[in-house]
Parts: sequence; C-alpha cells; structure tokens
Amino acid sequence: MTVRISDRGPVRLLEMHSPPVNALGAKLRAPLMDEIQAASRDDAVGAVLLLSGVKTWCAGADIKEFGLSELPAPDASLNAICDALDACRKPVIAVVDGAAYGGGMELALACDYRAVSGRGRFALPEVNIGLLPGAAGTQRTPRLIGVEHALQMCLDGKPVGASRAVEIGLADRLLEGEPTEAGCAYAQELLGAGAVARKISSGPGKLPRPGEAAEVFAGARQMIARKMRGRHSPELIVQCIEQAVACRDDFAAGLAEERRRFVSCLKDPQSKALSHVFFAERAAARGASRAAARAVKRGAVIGCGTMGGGIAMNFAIAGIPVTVLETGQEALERGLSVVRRNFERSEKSGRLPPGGAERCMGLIMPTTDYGALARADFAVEAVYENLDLKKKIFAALDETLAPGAIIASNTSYLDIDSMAEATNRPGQVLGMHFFSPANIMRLVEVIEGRRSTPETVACAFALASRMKKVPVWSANSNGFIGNRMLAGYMYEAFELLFEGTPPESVDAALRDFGLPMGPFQLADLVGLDLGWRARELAGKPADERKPGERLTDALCERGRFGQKNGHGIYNYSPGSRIPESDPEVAGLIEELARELGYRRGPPAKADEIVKRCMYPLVNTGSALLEEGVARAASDIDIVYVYGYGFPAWRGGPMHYAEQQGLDAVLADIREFHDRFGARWAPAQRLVEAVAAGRGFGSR
Ligand code: T1G
Repeated sequence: MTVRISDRGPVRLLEMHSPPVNALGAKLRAPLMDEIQAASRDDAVGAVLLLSGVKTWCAGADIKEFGLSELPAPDASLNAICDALDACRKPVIAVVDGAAYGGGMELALACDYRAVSGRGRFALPEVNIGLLPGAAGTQRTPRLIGVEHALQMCLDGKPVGASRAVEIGLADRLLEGEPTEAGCAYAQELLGAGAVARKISSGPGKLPRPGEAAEVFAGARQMIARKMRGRHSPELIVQCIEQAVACRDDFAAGLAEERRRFVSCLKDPQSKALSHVFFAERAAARGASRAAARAVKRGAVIGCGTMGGGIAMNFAIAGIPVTVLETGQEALERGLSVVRRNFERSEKSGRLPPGGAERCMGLIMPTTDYGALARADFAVEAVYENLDLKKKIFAALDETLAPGAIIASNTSYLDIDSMAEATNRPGQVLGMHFFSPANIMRLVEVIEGRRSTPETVACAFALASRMKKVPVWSANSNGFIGNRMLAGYMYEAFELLFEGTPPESVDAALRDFGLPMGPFQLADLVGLDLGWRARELAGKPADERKPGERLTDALCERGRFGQKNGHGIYNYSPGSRIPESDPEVAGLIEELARELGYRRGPPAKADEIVKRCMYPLVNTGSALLEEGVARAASDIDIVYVYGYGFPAWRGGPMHYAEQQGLDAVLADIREFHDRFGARWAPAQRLVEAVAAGRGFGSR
C-alpha cells in the first residue's frame, strides 16, 4: 500500500508510503490520484490531510522515470494529480514533515493549506538536474510568494526551512509536537472556523502586473550569466515565470507554456547528464565495502597547513572533536589562525549557522606532542609529499594510537602500501585524498591499500559521508583516478602550445566547453613553482622532464611563478586574476619548441582543442577501468566533476564520451594515435566497448 488511509471524524488522512523518499513514481501516483478523487466524492469527508510515512515528505518526480522513452500518460501524471487537487471542493492540508522537493513541493502547492513541522522544508531543485518545475511550480510559486522568492527558489534549488517558509507565505502554520496529531488539530481548527478550499491557481495572488518586475527578471538573468554559464534550463525558468506574470489572469495559458518548456528540458542532453551525476554520486558514496562501519569518535590531523587545516575543519564541521598536530608552536598558531578565518568566513556567508565558527573552533585541539593524539580513532596525515617523512609519521602514529585506530594519508599520488608497511596495522591503513580547499571541495578519493580491511574502507566512506563529502573508491595506483587523468590532459595542452596554438586559445576553448578555467590559467593559479621546486629537490635531470615541465621550469627560472607574483604563463595586474598575454612567454614557447624539434603550424581550432584535451580523460579513464583502479565509469565522472571542475551538465568525461558516441571518440583517438604516437594508443576497454556496441556500463 503506497497510500495508507484512515479517518479522524470528518478528516481523511492520506499517508504516502513509498520508501525511501516518496518519489512520485507510477506506483505512488496512481493510488494517490484514486484516493484524492475518492475523498473529494465522499460526503462524510470534510477535509483531507496529505502526510508522509517515510523520512522525507516527497522527493518529487521519480528521476529514474526520465530515462524512459516517453512521459507518463497524462491521466496518471503529477499534473493530473494537481488538477484533481484543484478540483477538490474540500480543503486539502499538506502536513509537510521532511523534504518537500520538486514535484513534492508542487504537490503541496496544489493543496489548499500547508502546515509544516520543524523538520519540514521546501525546495525546487529541478534546476540541479537540468529541468524546471514541471507541475505548475513556476506558475503557483510566484502567485503564492511573489516573483523574487519564486525566482530564487527555482534558480538556486536550495531548501527553505520551516520558519522561513511560514515567514514568506509558503506555509500557513508551523506545527508543534507530533506532526500527524498536530495536523489533525489544525484541520479541525480550520473546519471549526468554516475554512473552505482555496486554490492558488484561481487568481493572480502576488503576481505583479506586466512590466512591474522587469528589474527582478533582469537581475536573475545577470546572475545566470555570471554563475550558470552554459546551462539551458535557468533561462527557461525565467521565461516560465515571466509567462506567469503575462498570464496572471489565465493560469491554464501559463501552465501550457511551462509544459512546453519542461518537455524541451526533458529532451535536452543536459538533463540526462545531470540526472546521471545525481545517481552516480549516490552510487559512488555506497562505496566498495559492505562491511559494517564503526562511527569515528575522535579525529587527529597531522600537519596544519592548507590541507591539514581544511581536513581538521571537516572533522569539526561534522561535529567530531579533532586534535591537530604540528611540528612547532608557530606553525600551529599560523595554521589555526587560517582555520579560524575560514570558519568566520563560512559563518558570514551562511555556510555555517550563527555561532558555528566558535563551536567548530572549540572542537579543534592543537598540539605539538604525539601523546595528545592517543585517544584518536581516525588519523589523517597531511604533510608535504615526501614518502620517507610520511613513513616516519605513520610509524609514530602506530606507536601512539590505540589498536584498531585507522591511519589515512592525504597523499595525492604516493604509495599507500609503503606507508602501511611502516606500521604494525596495515589493515587499518588507507588513503583519503582530499582536494583543496579541503573544507569546500566535496570529492574525497578513498584509496584501498593492498592490505586495507573492508571495515577500514567502510569506516572511511562513512566518515567522508558524515563530512558531507562525496567519497569515491580507488585502488592504490600512482595518481589514483583524478591526477592520473589530469596528467594526460595537461600534457596534451602543452603539446598544443608547442605546435603553435597560443595559451589564450587553449584556455578560451576549454572555458567555452564549460570548465571554470583553462589549463594554463589553472597552472598559474596553482603556482608554476610548486612542480619546479619539487623537480629541483628531486634532482630530476632536464632530459627526463616533460616538454611542459621544461617550459614551466624556464618561466620559474625567470621568476615567473604564476598569479602569486603577477607573472606566469600570463601577466596579472596587481590584485587582478584576469590573465593578460605576454609576448615574452610566446617567444619562450617558440624558442623551446624549436629546441625540442616541434613542427609548428597554424593554431588549432576550438573543436580540435576540446578533443585533444578531453579525450585523454576518456582514454585514461578507460585504462583505469581496465586496470581496476576505478570501479565504474560513473565513479570516474564523479571524480572529474567534483574534483576538477568538469561541467556537471555534461555528465563527466565518460558520460560525455558516450553522448558523443564511443565509436566517434575512438575514431578520433585512432587519428591522434596516427599523428602523435604511443601516448594516444586507444585503451583496450574503449576498443572493446565500441566493438560490443555498448557504453562503459554502470558499476
Ligand atoms: N527520484 C528517484 N530516486 C530518488 C529521488 C527522486 N526524486 N530522490 C532520491 N532518490 C533516491 C536516491 O537515488 C537514493 O537511492 C535514495 O532515494 C535516497 O536518496 C515535475 C520533474 C529528497 C533530500 O531533485 O534531494 O520533481 O542510492 O540518499 O540524503 O517538477 O534524495 O538509496 O538507491 O539522497 O535523505 C526533483 C532529489 C525531481 C530531489 C533526500 N527532486 N532528491 O536526501 O536521501 S524532478 C529532486 C534529494 C521533479 C517536477 C520535477 C534527496 C532528498 P539509493 P538520498 P537523503
């Protein structure tokens, strides 16, 4: 029974019960429609309560249905249910306890009254999956709460909590106590007061007259241009709400316009890509280990630099006390002052609640003494990338921590097994590779060592999820998943430079593709000197350095470290991050290209730049699947979307390749292989997928 029915006197209770989240799939929609119509016809029913029997109120349309070839039949659609609610002459009260998201919020808006419990919240997150509210959400929301609030909810997709919902008129009553009982009491109160059905669709509500909200719409479009570059549905959302204003006295006309735009979003590859990311993120977080995960009670972080400080913040934000160790008091204080500043910035921006910065700082215990770490049950080492140093730290932690405590390294490419061998607890050792800034970036690569136990992996996944991160499993292999793929991408970008394409053209093509910035702007941001100093420290001979490394070394030898000192591959005016071309760099590229024997030609066009830089990601991703370093193509997509800025509305490198057609991608890779040699040898897994006429396959 996905709709449970009961009566309290004249009040009919309809409880949605379709675990886990009351997604409005056919098995919930059909009985819901039947019971609403039955209640509407039943003279003994004076009012209807719409409740939930699962953790959320209703998570909206069943996203899994979108992959189906055609839309649900009109009679059983969510729109039809909302029409049935509109036709119901008795007051229907939505008792929102938990998330009313997307179609769930639209269902609540089609009710006559909305009562919300303390844990109730509303959101229109369709924009996050490339859609728009397609069950009259763009028509009812602005009528109920005005154009400005409606635009914000539709475009940012963020939840509105219970009190705020009552404040802006989204909900009529904040319920105290047990939601069903409080909901029944509210229904009786309404009946006692002679309340009748009231339909948002019956009039203009808070809609302004045409032209009155022009500035609000213009502001929304400016925000879209700034923050949602490349995405299609945001503009369509604005058009739908503009249409609501234009059709303020004709709800049906506005609804028809919404329907037209909704269907075009459904057919847009962007919604398929974003739905893919939605499910891929959850599949990745389910992780590799089915073992029971113990809850971490106390953390430890070794190193309070950029990464260590950010990781310590993650423990504190998750409410886990954490001890942070540094070699000296001065380094410790410097690191903690950065942590405090970041917490204060988060509180100011609303990422942390009021008082959150102080509460989090109170959970961080600084120390320079290993003995202070003894009670930690999960330690993360986050010092600079030197294997010998890390092995020493692992040995010291092994002596200090209680048996069973887990030791993880934040290394981005060093060998986890070597670190494990430095301890007597190799089963409790693994990698947790966070991405900078660690307190903001959601990706964590969880690296399973050869001897890591399933319980250790499960505990790391549970900890990452508790930190609101997206954990992705990786085997212990140089560069794990993301950095292994990044290497091929950066190599190819530099090759384009030496062949005659200016850095500005490469960066522009990839920014237009949807990356937040191109490879050379990124290199300047990270700092050219980091790699240069590491190579100098390691004494890497010049003839073993990649062509791109030769160029960045030459730039560093001229004091050009990147944004940090105003000159790198580009110049930067003081205080500016806008890259400016420098003829000196162009000359250096030409000179080095000649020295290294490149045949220079005309600049590559944008579509070749994209293929040359994106297809190494696909080829390397295929190799990672083949080698068992990554467990699923969808995991690889999550790594690259959440860790490297690949546009989510393209679904990630592997999904993007499937949308291009793997046969076409392989044909291009074979051509590059002919032109550029071994580095473009097609990965076997890709060749097999094309031969079998299938995609990369899910997990
Ligand atoms: N459809 C299908 N499956 C869904 C789903 C949905 N809408 N929401 C969640 N799931 C699955 C999810 O994949 C996971 O599955 C399980 O439920 C638990 O989810 C016409 C067209 C509601 C805040 O975008 O934001 O309505 O991994 O781990 O952390 O205008 O789920 O267990 O196999 O996320 O408690 C708009 C998406 C749809 C909401 C609960 N709605 N969901 O979070 O659980 S489009 C959304 C969420 C639409 C209409 C349009 C969250 C949540 P598995 P979970 P949670």
